[in-house]
Amino acid sequence: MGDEGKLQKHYATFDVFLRKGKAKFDAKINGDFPTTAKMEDFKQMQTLGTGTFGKVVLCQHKANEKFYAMKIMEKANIIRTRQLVHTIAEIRCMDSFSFPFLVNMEFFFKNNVYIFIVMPFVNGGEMFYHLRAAKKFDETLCKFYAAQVVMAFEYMHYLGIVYRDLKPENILIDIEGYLKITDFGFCKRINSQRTYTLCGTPEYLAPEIILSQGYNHSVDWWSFGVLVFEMAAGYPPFYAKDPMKLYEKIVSAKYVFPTNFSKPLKNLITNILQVDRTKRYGILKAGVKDIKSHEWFKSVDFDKILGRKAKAPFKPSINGEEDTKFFDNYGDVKLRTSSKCEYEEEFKNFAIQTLEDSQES
Ligand code: ISQ
Repeated sequence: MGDEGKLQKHYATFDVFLRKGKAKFDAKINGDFPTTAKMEDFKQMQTLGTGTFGKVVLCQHKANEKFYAMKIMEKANIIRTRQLVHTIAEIRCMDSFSFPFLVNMEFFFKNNVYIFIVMPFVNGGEMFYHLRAAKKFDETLCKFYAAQVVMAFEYMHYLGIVYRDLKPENILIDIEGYLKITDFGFCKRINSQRTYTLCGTPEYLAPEIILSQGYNHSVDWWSFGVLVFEMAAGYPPFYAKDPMKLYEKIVSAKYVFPTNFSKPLKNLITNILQVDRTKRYGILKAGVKDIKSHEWFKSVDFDKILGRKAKAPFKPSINGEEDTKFFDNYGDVKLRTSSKCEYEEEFKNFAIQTLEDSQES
């Protein structure tokens, strides 16, 4: 079958895939939210990451002996930083998504002080790490990664979710060299309306966010353009130390292509990094087909990648399931205890309604 025939076939199979995926997601997103494990089930090993949200710790399940990444968030901290709505969205989405390139939640529980989200351990590390080590990715590797992000966004958008936080730090590489997008803290269900919250990472912000215009999944396609540029160049298209200067560059789409970019790549990025949303690829009449059928993706077999049957152009060299060499060691975690259950009401049932009706802060 020729490239065009394969693509047409992919559109048909992916459409079925999306419809089934949405039925599954809708059945789960507002459903019961039981606790599925407890602290004593796990042996904690080392800290993989840390941030304002809390910590991610490598752990091993004592019974099944599998390795997991456990995200530990302090309830008081979530309330203090007004992140309750975002945290509920994150947990609900991670639990309800079912897609090969998105990190999923395996277990969830809470104690008097913290909530615990347990995900499979993706041990190849962040794309960020590998991109800085390699300086830049060749276009074959960029296409392999970009195809996965395109399909993951298509899936989320089909469910009515915008992701809003694409960047190489939020993309993990698994043992087979495939991607897992993580961190759903800014996911929001918007269906057909618009949203206004300023969130995301400065270099990846779409002009409409900076200009406080209402926005929708348009912002994800913009950030996808920024990611493809950064993977192929080794640095993002818009950069300035002073945030105001950075924002000026973004809202005027001022950037320069490195000389190594192929013509099709330049054409694709030009069509995505469009300030004028009536011209931006991804959100025009043909939707994501404008991107998938673009010349740059010509030799890419989306179905084969979706089925994880394509050989990854790059595989991280890992020694066994528990190898953490691609993660910095942040030392041991010290957890606080309390005799009283803190913020019990707020964290009771993780109602997503709060999410859809809420004014985010
Ligand atoms: C490793 N594996 C799965 C999820 C993760 C999230 C954050 C940091 C590391 C991770």
